Amino acid sequence: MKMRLINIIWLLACLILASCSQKAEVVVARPQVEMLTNPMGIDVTTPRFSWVVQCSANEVRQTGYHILVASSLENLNNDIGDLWDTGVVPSDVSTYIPYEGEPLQSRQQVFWKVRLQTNRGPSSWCEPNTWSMGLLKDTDWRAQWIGHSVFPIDKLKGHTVVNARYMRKEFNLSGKDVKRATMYICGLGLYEAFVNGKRIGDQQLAPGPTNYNKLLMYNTFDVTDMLAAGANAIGVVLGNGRLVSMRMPGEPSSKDVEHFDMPKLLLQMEVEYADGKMQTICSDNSWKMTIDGPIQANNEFDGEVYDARKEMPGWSEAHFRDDMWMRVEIVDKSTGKLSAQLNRQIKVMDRLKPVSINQIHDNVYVLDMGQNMVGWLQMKVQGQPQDQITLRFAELLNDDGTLYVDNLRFSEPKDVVTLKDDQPMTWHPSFVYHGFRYVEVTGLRQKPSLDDFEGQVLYDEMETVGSFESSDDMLNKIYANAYWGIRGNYRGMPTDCPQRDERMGWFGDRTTGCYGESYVFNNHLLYAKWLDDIELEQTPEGSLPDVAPAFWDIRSDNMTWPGVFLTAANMLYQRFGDVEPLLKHYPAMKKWLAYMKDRYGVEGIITKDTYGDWCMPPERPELIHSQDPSRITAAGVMSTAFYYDFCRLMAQFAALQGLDSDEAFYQAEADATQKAFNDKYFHAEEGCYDNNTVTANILPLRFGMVDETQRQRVFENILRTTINDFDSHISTGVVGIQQLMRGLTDYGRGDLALQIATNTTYPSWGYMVENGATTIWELWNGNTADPAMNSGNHVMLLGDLIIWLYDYLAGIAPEEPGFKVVKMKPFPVKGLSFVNASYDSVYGIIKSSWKVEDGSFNWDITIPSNTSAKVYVPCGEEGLTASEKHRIQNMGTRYVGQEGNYAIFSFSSGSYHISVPY
Ligand code: RAM
Repeated sequence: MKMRLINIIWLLACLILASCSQKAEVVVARPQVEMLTNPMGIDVTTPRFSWVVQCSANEVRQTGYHILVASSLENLNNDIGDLWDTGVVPSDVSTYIPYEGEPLQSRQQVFWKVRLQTNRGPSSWCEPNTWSMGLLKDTDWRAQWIGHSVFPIDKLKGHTVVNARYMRKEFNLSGKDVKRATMYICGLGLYEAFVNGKRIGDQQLAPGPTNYNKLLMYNTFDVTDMLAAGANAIGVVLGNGRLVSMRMPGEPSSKDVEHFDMPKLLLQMEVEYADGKMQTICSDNSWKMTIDGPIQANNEFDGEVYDARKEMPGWSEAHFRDDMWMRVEIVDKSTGKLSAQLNRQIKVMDRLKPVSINQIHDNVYVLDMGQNMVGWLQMKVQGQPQDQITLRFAELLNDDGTLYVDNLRFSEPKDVVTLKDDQPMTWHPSFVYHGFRYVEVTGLRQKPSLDDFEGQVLYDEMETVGSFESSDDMLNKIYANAYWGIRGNYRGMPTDCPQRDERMGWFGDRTTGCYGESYVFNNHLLYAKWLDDIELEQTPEGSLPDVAPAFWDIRSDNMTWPGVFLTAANMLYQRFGDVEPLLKHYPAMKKWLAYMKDRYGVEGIITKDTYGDWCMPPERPELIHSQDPSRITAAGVMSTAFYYDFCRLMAQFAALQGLDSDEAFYQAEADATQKAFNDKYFHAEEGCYDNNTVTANILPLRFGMVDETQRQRVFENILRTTINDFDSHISTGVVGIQQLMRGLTDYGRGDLALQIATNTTYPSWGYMVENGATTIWELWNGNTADPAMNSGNHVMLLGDLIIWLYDYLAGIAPEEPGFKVVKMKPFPVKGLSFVNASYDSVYGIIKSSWKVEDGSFNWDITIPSNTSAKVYVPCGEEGLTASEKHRIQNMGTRYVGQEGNYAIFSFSSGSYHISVPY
């Protein structure tokens, strides 16, 4: 009997142990090099490794890692790190670990894996990963740039019209047993490449847009499986992208766009055989080309013209008769530096079916996609030879159901397809994209069905990393609109809008918005690339433009717009823990600030500003900008406050690098600026700044420029103006809105912030929703203002709204860069009964879901492995009772102290449920 009991106990113990160890299994998730999903042809010689520690147990810390990097899969599988074997490194670092092994060579394929040590035991090796190196030296390129000078048919005036260039090359494989075939390609403006009739990759609108005089990005593909024994062919189609200007002088149109060159190609395919022999196929003067293919025109502002009668079946396959094709010309190589594209490619990221089709005339139908989207329309059509189907795009409809195109300015988004026969055809354009909700379809012989169409949503391949939901439907709807707006404006650069004759990487739209966007999308690599674009446009004197890449050369020398150069770098550091961009661009930031101070600093005030508090709600519905001086915030207020904030940021950046004298300099500069600013703009009697606009008050308040004794007075002025003069509505434009939601909440008026966020009357985001918006408008009065500047899809008016949702309402913020320590400080504002949010950080998923019910605040949180959190539990000023405190401490947490209405605890990783009286 005793024996049996011992056996049972033993069995139970084994079961418990087994389930514990099973539960605590440590897994290496998302092993990545340079945060790329498919790192092919990268040209950084010290790539960085990152991974996520995953474990279902609580309190998990990485205590060490062991990385193996090998020159072959075989070596790696035998645990031989012939390129780099770190041994077990005692460390909790799991992001951006720089490679320090044998020097990496051009073209090299590299294999790696990692295993971890944790306080919960070791992980096993992760699955083998691979990356390949690009062409590191100029001399690695044997290919020549090919293209053709301007053809008589090319129209390089006003609305440019240039046929796509089709290029081809046949070749025979010189050996047997292909081990690896790699294609390096830079096809400008845009390319689609084929091997033996098959398209390479699923990227669209590649490569990313750059200032082609300074930077050219190539892409790398593994094409091993696409080759055939004997004869093979490569075909490449080139579109204009931004290489050929969309608008040149010569016709009435909006601002001219930079024209770089005619389409051209650099391609090198390297075939490595099992016996070690190499064969290289290069773009050179043996290639043939034609402009008489189906894509007869492609202009991002105007759309694509496709003539199916000109299709050339088999043109990218071997044995195609190309006698009628001409030889390419060897063309000048650009002055731009050739680099591997490290930001992710644009892809079809989502698909939508239209929600309705409305016939407005004979053979004229209007589709409603149900959503203002960015991408293109794929259609299935059938008709008779020569039939012409025309698609026109718009964000809105007129009352009679026709397209409203006034706000597109000189952009004429239209795709035209000519059918070749009576067979069904499925088509979408290749080298253009549109911002639209409605599509007018003409030229069909019969009424189409919804199934004939698909809206393909295009943007940079990036994960949706955030989710937010609250008890307020309007807030949720606004969030959904923001989601569509943000992703619709990622096009290898963050653009201002996707539909009219602009679509530029405007700086000021993102100064603060970039932080909010990073909660929704993993925009790390996109912003890192954009910072490079920005620095490339700096003049030798230090001036930064307003738009990068500078397809428009606009330099208005403001603080507010180019300031994104600092804030986006800081965003990458704070949100993704990546300090590299900040370090890389620091000298250029310094130069810019010095330039601005030298030119525009007068007695401590920075005087220059062009845009003002752009797009503040005007006093009359038809106005774009307010003309009422009492609403307009002075230039010096904004520039000087921003300059102060940037000096403070620079002092932090300097401290990070141990640059003591820089740190002291920027701190002194900030102090002097603060004094000059307060001397000039602060009115002691009223307790406000300058003309007492919300923007004039909120900037110094949020930036910490206001004397402690005056803060409450300044805040009360913000309240007074907001409540009395604007009936608890927004009164700011793009600049003030960057601080408003957080400013109100910081000073205890989260309820007013919520009201502002959920208002449905003018001006508000809810007003946009009530008036049919499915994205965010450029103007608060977007439904009544002059169409000259009235896009339906701009993100700049989001200000700090998204930051407020995650950081404040949900309580998901970085306490330490990259969320290594998470700050979880929710604001359960009156009017909301629950918030559910999650954010997939570089350490894994953070969750915060709270609900106020039956007198309790019930909160579920998840803190990723290998991080910890400072958790602010809401309670009254009197704090939690001893037993409530104990209950939380018993979950393995440490009580840190009381701060205002919060009891603060330090939590280790894991999932927890907290319930306190509320
Ligand atoms: C507009 C752009 C952009 C804004 C500038 C100042 O034309 O659309 O959003 O930043 O002007």
